[in-house]
Amino acid sequence: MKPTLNRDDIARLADRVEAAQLSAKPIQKLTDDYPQMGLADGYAVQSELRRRWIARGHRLVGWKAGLTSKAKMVQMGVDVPSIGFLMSDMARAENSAVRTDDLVHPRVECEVAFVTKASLSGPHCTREQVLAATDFVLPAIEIIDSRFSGFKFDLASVVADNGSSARFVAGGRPRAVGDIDLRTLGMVMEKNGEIVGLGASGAVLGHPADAVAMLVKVLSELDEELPAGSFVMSGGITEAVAVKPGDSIVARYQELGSVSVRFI
Ligand code: OOG
Ligand code: MG
Repeated sequence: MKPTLNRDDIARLADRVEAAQLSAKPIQKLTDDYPQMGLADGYAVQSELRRRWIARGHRLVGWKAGLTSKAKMVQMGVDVPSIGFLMSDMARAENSAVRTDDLVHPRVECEVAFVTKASLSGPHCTREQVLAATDFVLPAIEIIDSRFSGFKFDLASVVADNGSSARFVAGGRPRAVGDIDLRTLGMVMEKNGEIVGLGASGAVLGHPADAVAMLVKVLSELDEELPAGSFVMSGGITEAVAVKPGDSIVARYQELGSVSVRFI
């Protein structure tokens, strides 16, 4: 993927997004000032943010696929899946209290997460290769937080903002992929005891392992690969749901148990 913006513009845009991420103060979407910005420019900004995050002493723990379900594409008005990186300092313990004062406008998503035991790479990665390289799957809640005002963006801007990545919580019961059918796993999302989302894992590109294969293909375009031991979230099954202090979320999955988180 070849960016069209020069290095100075990429660094300037990374400064803008980084400042918004660290201060939780929203900014206008990047394409307002850089209408020529495309997908490759978005990933160039994201890669620069990742380099800076690692330079601040944090560890890359994995990656996330986003905009991989119809519900998410319709909700956000973007119909191309994307990827983002996950760092050690974004992880939160199961059932813990997640602060909201350092986030702009958090939303939660329920996802199937994969943990890999072999590396995956290349432009032709398949569902079968992903399944063979998977150590286990487990349920996860992703807390996304667009740094753009009104949670409004386009593909290039959201990619530059690392796919709205903010926090994540994994839990439940790890299962081997051979023991379950990842197309038909049911999932119920509850907020404060009420059902706010219902779906099945196949909502994610037909099979969540296909979302991981898509992610590996994008990584290969960035000259990267997915190392063994990566934690990968495959994308929200339903629409994302806004949360505020006092809310609690439980995601209950067929076969995979449940995972929960609350907000303060
Ligand atoms: C982009 C991130 C989407 C998912 O699971 O679809 C995402 C956004 O909607 O802000 O993480
Ligand atoms: Mg997500």
